[in-house]
Amino acid sequence: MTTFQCGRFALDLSRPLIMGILNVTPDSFSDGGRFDRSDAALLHARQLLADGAGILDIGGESTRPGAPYVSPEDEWARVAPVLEAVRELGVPVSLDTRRASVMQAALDAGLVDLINDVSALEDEGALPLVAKAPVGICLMHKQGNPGTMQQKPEYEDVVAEVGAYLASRVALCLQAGVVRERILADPGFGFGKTLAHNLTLLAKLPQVEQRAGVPLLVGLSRKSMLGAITGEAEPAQRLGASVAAAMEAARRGAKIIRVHDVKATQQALQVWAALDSMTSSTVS
Ligand code: 9MG
Repeated sequence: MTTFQCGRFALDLSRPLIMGILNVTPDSFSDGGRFDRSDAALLHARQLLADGAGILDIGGESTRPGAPYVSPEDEWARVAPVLEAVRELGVPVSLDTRRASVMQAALDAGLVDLINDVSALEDEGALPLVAKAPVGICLMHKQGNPGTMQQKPEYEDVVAEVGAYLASRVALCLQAGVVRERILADPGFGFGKTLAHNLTLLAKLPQVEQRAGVPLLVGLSRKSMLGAITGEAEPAQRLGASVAAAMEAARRGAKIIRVHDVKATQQALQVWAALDSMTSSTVS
């Protein structure tokens, strides 16, 4: 059994877990800022859990290209009341941030079980800070910065380069005293990658996991790569593509799937699990 040590929880990763996205950004590309108040956010959190989420991921800064700048103070002011409210729900709470000061505030207040960082703890001071806290860590790969990363992504061998980067960040965490059971890696779909790069990473996900040396978390939900494949310009209209992509990632070994549409993803995973138990237990 693969166990992930995630703050107050030891999570069994023998079946894929769903991480429900709870954006508290007024400019969020996917929810139009509907959940920028903590009471509405709490309502949404409860719905994500009822639909099948096993972890909640809360973020106050959009990493969408072209998103307006948010100061660390404003980011913290957005997420703090929501973190406080959802803490009581008794499920693992993840904080999506790339800023050491926001991590520090959340860790000091004891409000999070997991730090989900699209910058893989590259912000100054982030790594030692998170290393000494009793939380899980998700290290994501990206090329460039959110504002410009999609302009000209280039790799000679995307799987080797993403895998090597993740392995190097995992190694730094281990050197800082973090046990491997606290670490997840993420290839960072859409973060400085063309459609061909994203598809190569998805097709070869087992190789990425092997190179990273820790379980993978993936986020494909509603992303522009799915818009490019389907021709669907509106992110919220990419449900079928998002569920299909989540299933393909799960089939290739992803252990945590970060999604907006929890219910549909959960149903797809349930069909897969039912089929899996049938084929492994019966013949004829
Ligand atoms: C915050 N965020 C947006 N996309 C993401 C992805 O693909 N992975 C992770 N870990 N976080 C993401």
